[in-house]
Amino acid sequence: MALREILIIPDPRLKKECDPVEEVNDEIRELLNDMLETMYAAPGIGLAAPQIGVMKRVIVLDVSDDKEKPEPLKMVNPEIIWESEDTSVYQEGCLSIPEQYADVERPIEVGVRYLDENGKEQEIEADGLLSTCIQHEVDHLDGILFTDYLSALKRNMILKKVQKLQKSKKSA
Ligand code: K1U
Ligand code: ZN
Repeated sequence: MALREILIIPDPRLKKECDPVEEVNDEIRELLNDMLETMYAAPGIGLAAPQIGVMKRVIVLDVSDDKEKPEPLKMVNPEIIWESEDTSVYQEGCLSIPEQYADVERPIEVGVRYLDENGKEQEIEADGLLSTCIQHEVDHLDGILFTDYLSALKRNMILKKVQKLQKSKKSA
């Protein structure tokens, strides 16, 4: 397993659509394991492959709050197959937009179809934080960031703050 570098906005790879995975093989299993290791180290509760510069439809998640009992989820080619009409607002963060948070409204519940690490098709229903996180990660696969749901003014303010933060980290 290996830690991968997480891309930060405005890296253009974060705005591109990812390609479906054709076969879940050892290369994809290694990618999934590297992504989980990178996500736990960050720390985060989700990570999408384009965030480490791999333009494939692969995500990992773990929204469990007990570090002693991890509940990792590995999803290849995830598809949201239905979503509830009811929505909720959650203050989202993003490992590619460090230290910035904003309220985003999304469907409360979703149904997700994906391939597991053995290439077997799975379907789950998710609500609460898991639902929010799945939607956030699937958005990454389509080049959508949580800031795309905000006004242009807020989005630009966040971009400026992140650029300033990155500049100060480099000179420290
Ligand atoms: O995709 C990402 O950038 C990961 C992101 C996922 C996410 C967070 C909040 C709402 C929706 C999706 C993060 O993990 S940001 C870090 C974070 O939320 C967190 C970190 C440590 C403990 C608990 C949460
Ligand atoms: Zn994110």
